[in-house]
Amino acid sequence: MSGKPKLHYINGRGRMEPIRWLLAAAGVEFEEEFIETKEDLEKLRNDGVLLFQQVPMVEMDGMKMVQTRAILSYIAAKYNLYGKDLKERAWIDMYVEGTTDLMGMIMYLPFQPADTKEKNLALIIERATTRYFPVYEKALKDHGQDYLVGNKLSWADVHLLEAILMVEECKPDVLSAFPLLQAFKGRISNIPTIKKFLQPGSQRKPPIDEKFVAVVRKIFNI
Ligand code: IBG
Repeated sequence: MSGKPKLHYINGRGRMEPIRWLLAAAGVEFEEEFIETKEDLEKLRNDGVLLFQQVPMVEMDGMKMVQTRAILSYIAAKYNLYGKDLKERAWIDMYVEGTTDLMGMIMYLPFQPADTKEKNLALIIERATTRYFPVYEKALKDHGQDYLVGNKLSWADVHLLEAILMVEECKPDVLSAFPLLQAFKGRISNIPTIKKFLQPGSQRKPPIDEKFVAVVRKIFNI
């Protein structure tokens, strides 16, 4: 065994992408075993390695971990990206849950019927610019520091950068009214491990396309 975490998921973003981001930000190399068919998923289930018969599943430190949030908080804690005390951890959790809600809206967009897509896209932009981004902009303004929590890189920063880039894929100028978030984006994108992950050829996945939606629907019965 290589000792590297092994990620079991489809070869696309979905629920695994924040895990890829966090490992990459922490500078941890990982391997991926892609689920390409319904049979691949069935095999994992029959092998008894999926606690709730679902993926993402990450083999790490002798565990076969499932549940995205549990996996992420384990990685955050292990690699010192989860604050220095309980209060910082609580802030990181709050910020991460906010970005998770926003990302969730985007993640489900490709699976929605064509006639509701436009409305939902408009809702995503509205929520991003009136509910979520103002919170992060204000946090950065109020404490004047480079990172969201504790003047140090945390899971909250990594997750927010991922969310910003996802929303920009929907509307490229979405940060125009958020100068501190623009600067934040530049800063966090330039952290060497993250910079590497943002370069072509990394394990970062592209936005899901129509062809892939059909494959994913089949595998997971969505
Ligand atoms: N609470 C779990 C988590 O957070 O990890 C949910 C995991 C989950 O729903 N996994 C899906 C699954 O295994 C795959 S992600 N489904 C099979 C089953 O029997 O439940 C599916 C997904 C994609 C993109 I891809 C957007 C949303 C969901």
